[in-house]
Amino acid sequence: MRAVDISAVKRSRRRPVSGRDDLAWWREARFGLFVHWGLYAIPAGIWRGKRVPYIGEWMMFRERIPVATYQKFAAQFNPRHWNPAALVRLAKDAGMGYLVITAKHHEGFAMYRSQVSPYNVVDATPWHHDPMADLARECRRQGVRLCFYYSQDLDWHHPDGAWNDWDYAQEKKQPGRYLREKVFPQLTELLTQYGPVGMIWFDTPLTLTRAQSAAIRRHVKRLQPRCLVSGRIGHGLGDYSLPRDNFLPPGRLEGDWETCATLNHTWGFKRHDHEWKSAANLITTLVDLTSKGSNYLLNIGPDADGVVPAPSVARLRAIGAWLKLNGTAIHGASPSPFRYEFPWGRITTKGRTLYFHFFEKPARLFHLHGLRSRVTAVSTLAAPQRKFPFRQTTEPATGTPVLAIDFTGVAFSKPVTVISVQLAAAPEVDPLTLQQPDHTVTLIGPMARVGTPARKPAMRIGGNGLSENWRNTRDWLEWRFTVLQPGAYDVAVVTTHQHLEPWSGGHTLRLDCAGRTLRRTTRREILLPGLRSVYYPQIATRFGRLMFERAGTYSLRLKADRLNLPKKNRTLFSDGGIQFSEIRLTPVA
Ligand code: FHN
Repeated sequence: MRAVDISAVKRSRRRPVSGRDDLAWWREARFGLFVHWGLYAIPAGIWRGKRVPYIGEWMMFRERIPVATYQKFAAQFNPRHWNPAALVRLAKDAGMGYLVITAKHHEGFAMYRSQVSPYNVVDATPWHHDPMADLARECRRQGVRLCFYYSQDLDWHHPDGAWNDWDYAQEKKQPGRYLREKVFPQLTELLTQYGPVGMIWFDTPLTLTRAQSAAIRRHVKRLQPRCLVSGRIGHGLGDYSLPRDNFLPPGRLEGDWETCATLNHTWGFKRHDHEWKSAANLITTLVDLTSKGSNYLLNIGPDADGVVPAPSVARLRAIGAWLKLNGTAIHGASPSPFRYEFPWGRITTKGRTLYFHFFEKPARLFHLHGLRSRVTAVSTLAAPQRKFPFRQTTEPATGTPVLAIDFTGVAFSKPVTVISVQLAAAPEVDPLTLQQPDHTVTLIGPMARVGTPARKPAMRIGGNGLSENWRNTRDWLEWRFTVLQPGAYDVAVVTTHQHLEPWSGGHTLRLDCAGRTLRRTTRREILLPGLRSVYYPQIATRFGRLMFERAGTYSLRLKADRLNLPKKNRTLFSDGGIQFSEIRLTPVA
């Protein structure tokens, strides 16, 4: 099978249509629980005695299991340990404000009472029970928003659903009939049987037309006007956007976003996936995403008995414990006023307060470049009465504002310590990329200007913050940035790829800056460590050296001189072009 990333999606361009802000609760929550639970929990990642390497809920498709065989799993579905109160409590204690559960995944099985198809958890299983009714009750009682995942496009059970071509001939399929017979009536059930629904989390828009997606959206809004529609309704019609699964953008993204992510490497339960992300990794990721304007939807996959794997529970509790102390800096927080990451951690904002999230203990005298607003007080979030001395100055050569905070005696604890910085007014920052106090300069895609001699560039920086359609030698990326310390700098260009897709490398790029031209062919020279590299390896190519004779503002242009595009370049969601992530300048030691 082609290795494709089926989670890519076009950025939502919707603006609120009324004065009413339906996203307010979702922005306040910032953190939600994703639950993948369906018949796939029974095979649990093992097919014909073999452990499958891919995500568990895709077994029916990947093994081409006939409907007649697959649907027999329903007769085994009888979860003895289903505990909806505990599940909702788990989300709540983890500091999550909403819960999104698979009402119907691509396998086509309805995990709720459906009159539309007998292929549902009440009629087709010995359990004869509707878990969504339990969750609706518990979510109401415990104050968590209930949301339903619904696979509107892929359905491997319905003869007209997308992507089952081993049971049903492709040419005979009538997608319109699948929508009429299954999708619309099942959405009606979900939106009328369980009270207010926070959102329908549509997924994998692959074959539906814009008109079909728009009709689905209208249907939801007609039944529950305040119910949100996820970005993966497709065609940019969602109420907010979703980058790819497990994707961490290189910098702040514009608009409303949500990143969904796994705790190990599967969504649906797999007995043998024991590669759990650490609690520290997850807390840092929550902070990272909040600082970039994205919600975090973190997944659990209960087993066929309804048991949430113990490592998942432990991790959610650890995040909850951290949020209990630091939640103010996350819930309802806005992204960082700076568009780029910091080597030391991240920033989130609330009104006139900036929250500095330190991933490491900083130097006793900590410096931040580029904050123009006046600071009135600095303290830890945990002990606001204890204030720290600070000073604001201006760096003479470039006019860069510098904030220095004296952290003498502060105990920084892992994984993240939060410091609150009070401002006299709303945060205002230098809009250019600035050299950091550790002397590095990182130029990210979202801060580049795309240039071209043509009327319009073909390349763009996509909603994910990476370059898209970079498949010509005409367009370029250009940055302006401020160097505070003159000297020689090593340059590395970082490109990436979804870890299941091939990397597009071997392109000769030309970099012009400070009167020099550097030309190199992108190679897999250095794999940068860090959270982002797990699913999107950050592949750095050394480009040589630049010399900055004096402090000041410089511009840098990056362009392709010769491309190495694969013959069969387009997979489903990759255009085969350069996926540019960032440029790193590091002073020569
Ligand atoms: O194909 C699905 C996958 O099984 C899972 O549900 C994820 C969650 O975001 N969405 C699709 C792939 O992106």
